[in-house]
Parts: sequence; C-alpha cells; structure tokens
Amino acid sequence: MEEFGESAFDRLMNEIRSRRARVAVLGQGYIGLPIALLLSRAGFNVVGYDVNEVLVEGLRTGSVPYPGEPGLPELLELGLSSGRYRPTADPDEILGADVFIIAVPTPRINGGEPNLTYLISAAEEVGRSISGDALVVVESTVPPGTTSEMVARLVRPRHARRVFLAHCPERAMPGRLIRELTEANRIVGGVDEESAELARELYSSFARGKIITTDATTSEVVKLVENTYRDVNIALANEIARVCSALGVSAREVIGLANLHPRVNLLRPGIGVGGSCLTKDPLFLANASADSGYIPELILRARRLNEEMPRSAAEEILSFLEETGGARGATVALLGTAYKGGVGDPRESPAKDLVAALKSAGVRVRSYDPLCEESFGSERSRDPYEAAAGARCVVLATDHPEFRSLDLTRLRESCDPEGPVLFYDGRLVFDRENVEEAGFVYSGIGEPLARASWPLEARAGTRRGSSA
Ligand code: SAJ
Repeated sequence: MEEFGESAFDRLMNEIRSRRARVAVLGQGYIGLPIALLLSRAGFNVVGYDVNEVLVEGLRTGSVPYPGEPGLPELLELGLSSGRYRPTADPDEILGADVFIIAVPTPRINGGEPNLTYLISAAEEVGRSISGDALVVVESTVPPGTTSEMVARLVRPRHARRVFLAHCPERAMPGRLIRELTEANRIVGGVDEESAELARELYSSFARGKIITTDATTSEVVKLVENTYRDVNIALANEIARVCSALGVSAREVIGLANLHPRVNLLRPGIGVGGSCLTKDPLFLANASADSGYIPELILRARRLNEEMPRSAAEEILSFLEETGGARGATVALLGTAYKGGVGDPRESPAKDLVAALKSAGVRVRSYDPLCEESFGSERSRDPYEAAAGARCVVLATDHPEFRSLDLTRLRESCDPEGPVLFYDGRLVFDRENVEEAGFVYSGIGEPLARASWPLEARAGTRRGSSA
C-alpha cells in the first residue's frame, strides 16, 4: 500500500533514520534485553515484551536479571528513566509497532533437534500485532532456512501490508554482552535486499562495527558455523589433552608452546563445554546438513568428545579416590557450577554431569559458586573453604576470576588432614608448583598426576610460561 508515492521501504527507512519507528523486542533474555536497551539509548521508543511476568516485574523496578554484565545496570536505569524503554508482559502493547525483533531462545531437544516452540509463538504474536508495513528481525539462532520459510509464513498477515524480514544473529559473549553487541562486526541477512538494508540501518543506530549484508539463509549458516568452529577447536584441545595424558606430558605446556607458532591457535582443554550455544549450534548445523544428504562426521565427533569430558574428569578423580582410601563416602569440593568463568549461567554446565558421575559412585559433593545458584544436587556452601571441609579432592570446574586469588594453604588446611588431597584443575588456571607447595597433589585435564621427570633442566626455561 503506497501512499503519496512513498514506498513502504522509504517510509520505514525514514522512520528508522529519524528514530520515530516504534520498536518491539520479543524476549527479554540475555540478548533481547540489551538489544532493547541499546535501541532505546539510540533514541527509539522500545517495548520489551516477555511472557515471563516475574522477569518483567523485576525489570520495571530496575532489577537486572543477569549478573556479571558490565554496563547493563546503567543501561536499564537510563532506559527506564528516559521513558523510552517499557518492559511488558502484555501482548497488546506491541500492537502496531513498526519494527519487531524476535530474540527468544531456541534450545535443543533430545537428539539435537531444535525446539522452535518459543520462536513459533513469538512469530505468531508478531503476525497478530502487525498493522502497517513493518520490519521483522530474527535475532535467535535458527536452523538454515527458518527465517525465509517458517518465520515468513507466520509473520506475514493476511492483509496487503509489506513485511520486510531479516535474520541478524548476535555475536556477543555472556559476560561481555554490551561491549560485543556494540563493537562486533555484524552479519545481516535479508530475505530480499530491501529487508537487509532496513535491518542494517536499524543496527547501525548502536553498532559501531562493520555491518555486512547477505541473504537470510547464509546468515543463519554463518552463525552456526561460528559456534561450530569454536566447539571443534575446543574438542581438538581436549583430544590433545587426552593424548598428552597418555604420553605423560603436560597438555597446557604443549598447547602453550604450539601456540607460539604464528599460525596455530588452539583453545584451552577443560572439563567440558557448556552454555546454550556451543552445545546445540553444531548439532543444528550437522542435522540440517544430514537432512540434505551429507553427514558431517568431524562436527558430530567433536560434539561427542566435548560431551564426554565431565565423565572422563570424574573417572580420573574417582580413580585417585579409589587408590587413596576409597571413593564411597569421600567428600569432593566443587568450585564453580556456572558453565564458564565470570557468569552466573548454569545452562548445560559440565558441572552437572560431573556431580552426577561423582554422586553415583557414592561421593559426597559440596559446591561453591560466587555467581551461580544452581548446585546440581550437590550441597551448597557459603565459601570455598567451607566446601573443602574434610574433602579429599577439590575440583576447579569454573574459571571464575575470584578463584584465582584463593588462599591455597587455607584451602588445604580445610581439607582432610590425613591422606593426600587432590586438586583437580578442570580449567587449567593454577600453577602446579603453587598448588603442590600448598600441600595438594595436582592434576587436571591433560595434566598428569606427576610431571614427567625428564628432562627437568630443559623444562626450566618453559615452566614459567605455564603459570596461571
Ligand atoms: N571453553 C573451553 N575452552 C576454551 C573456551 C571455552 O572449554 O578455550 C568452554 C567454556 O568454559 C564454556 C564453553 O566452552 O563452558 C562455551 O564458552 P565460550 O566462552 O566459548 O562461548 P559462549 O557459549 O559463552 O558464547 C559463544 C560465543 N561464540 C564464539 O565465540 C564463536 C559467542 O560469541 C556467541 O555469541 C555465543 O556463543 C552465542 O550466543 O552463540
């Protein structure tokens, strides 16, 4: 419907440029909330819609639901005090918006298939709420083809309005959301060129990095490939850790030295890969490819290897406990339940499988995490020293910055005074010598219980490089 010669595209473009476009962001999670706040800071009137009334109520009173995100509390305060950010659980408040951004989770269900129910209901809500020409952006990570097929079907209302549609995947790390959402380069994939141009204009209101346009399916695949690359790289590091354990050398030292090569950049081995992204995106990609006739064995094997890591760490811990007085009834102190350091997010955390494996062998697990409330069935402690009381093993499962200043001597004094106590460094952040000096036996992913004794002199020069 074009009035006075102005096309739907021109009208929306003008509204976005002048910040007059009314924006609705569906989903006020880790990505939807900061996007809504960044757009409101850029001058748009933004409604932040979420079906979770408790979350919305908290946002209204200025309480930030995601700890450990620098800049987020200030942005929320600004959004609320300027009146340009309005959190709501009422779908009527998004009626007639000019721009709709869908930022709902797309978790995986068993077998790696995506659960698209949140996406479907958000897209249906958008379809019901569009009353004029509109731009719809999908931020959620989705299987290839979802935006141009399923979402297009659901958001295009029956009347003859123009609906522009794009997929703009976020590229931000939890713990660094605001910085990365504003600074990272972005890919904007439109179902047609005009959609991509409108979405580019919208994001350029707050994103300072490059914004590159492409088609929607390419952008969906790019997002999945980014996280697959990281998952496979970590799997290779974990495989190297197993190789190093078999050979009795330190994986940390090997990887640190190999990374001195200008074209080698191995990531860090660890007790597992958690979080909501790396654990599912490679499967979305692999399943879509398999459905189209090619089974990507490497990607699938890497995923399985990373999934095996918590159990293989548990086996190493259990075999130490068995050899030093028995595992049943022993206490293990677990430091960290969040899926990674610096965040409070427990989703898909490897700590879950680790606790389950230890408990099923009759071990008593006590945990402490400064940011995360989830304990996965272990007993929660108020601090690391309380968690370690009487323990025969301390496991570092999450590399929270706070743990780097642990008083190792005090920690050892809390543990079992009788026999040897294992410090299992699941994130390779501690220096073996410091831990051993405090009276622990040191081991970890790819770190043998005792360091290979040959050739000590030759190692002297590199040992410093392996410090935390
Ligand atoms: N991890 C390792 N070794 C490493 C790095 C990470 O074992 O060397 C583990 C972490 O402990 C954690 C898991 O991997 O359990 C994932 O952590 P992460 O920091 O690699 O990734 P996420 O899931 O927090 O964020 C990723 C990022 N993707 C890439 O860097 C390619 C982020 O940019 C994405 O926006 C995010 O996924 C997403 O939402 O897709």
